Amino acid sequence: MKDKISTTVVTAGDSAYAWGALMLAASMRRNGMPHPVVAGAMGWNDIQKSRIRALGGVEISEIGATKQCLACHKPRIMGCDEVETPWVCWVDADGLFVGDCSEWLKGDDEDEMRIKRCDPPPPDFTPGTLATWRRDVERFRGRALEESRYQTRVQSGVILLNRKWKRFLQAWDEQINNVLPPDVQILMEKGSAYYQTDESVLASLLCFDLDAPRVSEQYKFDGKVDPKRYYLHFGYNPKPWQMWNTYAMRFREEAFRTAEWLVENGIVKKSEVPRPLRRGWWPLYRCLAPAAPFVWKAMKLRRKLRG
Ligand SMILES: [Mn+2]
Repeated sequence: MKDKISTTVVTAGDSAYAWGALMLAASMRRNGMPHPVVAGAMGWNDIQKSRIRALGGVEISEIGATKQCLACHKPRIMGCDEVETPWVCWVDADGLFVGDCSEWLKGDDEDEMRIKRCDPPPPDFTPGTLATWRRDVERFRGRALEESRYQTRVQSGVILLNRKWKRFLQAWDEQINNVLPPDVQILMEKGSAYYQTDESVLASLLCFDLDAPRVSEQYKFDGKVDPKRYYLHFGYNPKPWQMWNTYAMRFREEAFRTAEWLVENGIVKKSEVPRPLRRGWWPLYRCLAPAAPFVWKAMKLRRKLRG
């Protein structure tokens, strides 16, 4: 079995996302996905690291302190030396695999990037955005296509790519540094051509760079091929290990089961599981969910005030 695994799953997070990464990796093992995992970790403590390592086949790649949103480290982590397989799959740490998704993790076309296309095109995909992307690709990459290859942009929560595209990953990394401020957070201001930060920069290259992989027709991780095998994404903030929001609530059963699996397998003690991930606390967190956006705003403000 082991020699048939050709894909490493990579993810990343600061210490506030360590529980997300743990749950993601646990969802893989629980569903019989033995793929190696590399977790980019910024400021995790020893307990956070040893828990995820206890799942087996998980390596930590340390990320130095940075003010830049960790999503902007995707290309570097996807290209990092800890990955030894020919294929690499970036997966956001705020989600879970449901069912055995091994088949979707297997690459079949080396020239293709398996990634979700936004359908319909999102509001930030405007002629003005395209013009800026084209200008910046030409300015920093030397050349650019006249017309965009695609009529929409991609969503970068899950990205499967063959490692022969190492230079493209470097180009993506460089372009992030070229066009985004060094302290960029999750989102740029509304109206920016790079509103979705790393995701927008990737889209600009896929649309206009001459040496970009092709975007796959099928994404597969969304359950359209098999509704029992997909990747679920805890959209919006706060995240379920902090507090449930009304969108993410629909995924609670998977989250509870994954947390219970961690306890049953001796990775964590029940008392160490964050309360929102414990079934018994659900009645309380269900009541609190409508307030989640305000709690999140307060959390952000507090962080800002602390500097
Ligand atoms: Mn996410």
